Amino acid sequence: MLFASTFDAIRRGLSKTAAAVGVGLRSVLHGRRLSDEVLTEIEAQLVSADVGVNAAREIVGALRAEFRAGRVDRGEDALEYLKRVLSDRLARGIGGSREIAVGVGKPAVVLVVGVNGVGKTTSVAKIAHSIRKSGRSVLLAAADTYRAGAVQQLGIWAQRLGVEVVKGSTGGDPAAVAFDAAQAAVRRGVDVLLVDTAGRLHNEASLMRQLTKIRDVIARQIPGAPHEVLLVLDATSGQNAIVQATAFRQAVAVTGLFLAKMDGTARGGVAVAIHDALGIPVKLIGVGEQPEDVEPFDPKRFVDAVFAAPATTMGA
Ligand SMILES: Nc1nc2c(ncn2[C@@H]2O[C@H](COP(=O)(O)OP(=O)(O)OP(=O)(O)O)[C@@H](O)[C@H]2O)c(=O)[nH]1
Ligand SMILES: [Mg+2]
Repeated sequence: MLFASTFDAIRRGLSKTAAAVGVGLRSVLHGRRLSDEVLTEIEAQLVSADVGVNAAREIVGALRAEFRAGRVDRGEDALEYLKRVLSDRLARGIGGSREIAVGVGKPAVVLVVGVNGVGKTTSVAKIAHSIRKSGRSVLLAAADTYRAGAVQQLGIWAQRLGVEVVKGSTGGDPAAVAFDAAQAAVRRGVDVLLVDTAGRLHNEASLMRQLTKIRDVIARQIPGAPHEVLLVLDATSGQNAIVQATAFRQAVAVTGLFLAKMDGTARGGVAVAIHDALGIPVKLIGVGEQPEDVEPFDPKRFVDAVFAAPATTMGA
């Protein structure tokens, strides 16, 4: 297992969403029987959790049918039904595996892309940390030559994690950094090359073309690379994440999503909306600012964590 995880850590990371969604739905349903009024309240809760208006309507529509057919009646049963439906929904229709492609190819190349400030560099550090822990070697490429301080930021992470980084100069050509890094990765025989890129707005055509160029440069150096194109989305940005993803997937074939800052939102239901809209697998979630704060995305565990009873703080 590349990303070791414990249910407790996932639960802590999702505690804001759990406090809003899990607690909200439980208070709607606890000790009650289903009725049109209760069904409307459930739908409102799902919408405010950001699962998306259509998904909320569909899910509640299906629950209503179960209710009318006499198969679900008690609030507690409705809660179990919702959990099952949500995790089934998150599990279906993803093209490709949930595993991040680091075991394929040597070096395996992971290109990390996304809008400004979503958490790309931190996510690169988290992935590097997990790969190092699994005993594999990592090389980082600081292909963010755009923002002053970006190269240094990645350099600090590299030092902290004990990994090497190939740097360019600020204002230089990021594709040239990607070229150098790919060559270095092959020459040194590293297992995984992680390429950090500059944040770019999804509607800036020239910057999106630059990303395509970076991808192509890597592809020419290493057959089959990049093996993973990971789009980092900020979970706190809600439905806007879907707009971003649509643009990025056109510029570079995005193979997986890293949903960062899950710990910072009470509307973690956005994972459902993103899943429904894109069909690209959410592979990892970010649940904090430290290298350990990354979890593999597992639909059932995700839903279980959201619906888990709030952790009681001892001695508080
Ligand atoms: N709470 C929380 N904060 C995060 C997470 N991931 C990143 N951050 C914070 O988000 C801020 C931006 O992170 P960066 O990794 O620099 O984002 P970036 O996408 O590389 O930014 P640019 O390179 O400027 O586009 C930092 O303060 C990070 O600590 C997360 O999962 N949870
Ligand atoms: Mg960055």
